[in-house]
Amino acid sequence: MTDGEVTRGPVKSTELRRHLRTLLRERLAPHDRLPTERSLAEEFSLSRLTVRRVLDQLELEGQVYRVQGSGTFVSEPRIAKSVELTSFSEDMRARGLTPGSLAVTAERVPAGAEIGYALRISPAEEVLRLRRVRTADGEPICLEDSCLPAALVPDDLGEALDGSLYEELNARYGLVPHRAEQTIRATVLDQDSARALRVPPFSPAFLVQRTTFDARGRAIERAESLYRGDRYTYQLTIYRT
Ligand code: 16G
Repeated sequence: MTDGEVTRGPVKSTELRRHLRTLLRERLAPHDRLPTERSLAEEFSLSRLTVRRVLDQLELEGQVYRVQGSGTFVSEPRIAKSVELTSFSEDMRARGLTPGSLAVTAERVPAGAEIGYALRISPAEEVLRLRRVRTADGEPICLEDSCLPAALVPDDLGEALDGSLYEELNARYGLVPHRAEQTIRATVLDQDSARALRVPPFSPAFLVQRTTFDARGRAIERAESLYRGDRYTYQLTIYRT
């Protein structure tokens, strides 16, 4: 740390932070390389350690990522997820991204206590359990685990699951989501989930649990979705009552 940095350090690192945020917002595109730590340190008369800390913070916020030996790069923009009763496909299309699914599995299993309680059915009743890795422009960004009461969904849906579940439920059975109860909480990805989403183990994620009802009040889906924490921002419009 230089003498100048001792007195002006905090001001200078704030300047650097502001400079980098402007670069990220206005001048650089996703996957562009940021100036090197050394050049930023020289330009702002800061120690490499201070520059690294500023970059650490941007990395934690998911704005940049690092590749060892290559440098620091701009992350893909986050997907602003509104808390509305929309489908994954609708969310992606609204942002100009192409929705998709990978590694789809479907099985019929007893609901069990927790899912049965959420779906208002007995634990012994069957559900159709669908697991999908959801993609945006081919990139995996969300893991979805959906349970639907088998009594409402007699087929296995098959290849239809590569597309939109909500569109399929409507087209086949006239099931239309009307209302949902939802919780959102922070979590970290275990090894398998992280591998499926192609991020390092223990990366942060949002866990969204949702029970969806149709207009007749029937619970039609209990879903657990894991969204990559580096690619999502939850967005709410809130009203004063
Ligand atoms: C959303 C729902 C999920 C539903 C999916 C249908 C949340 C937390 N989850 O991701 O429950 O299965 O949309 O999307 O919002 P699709 O019609 O594109 O398959």
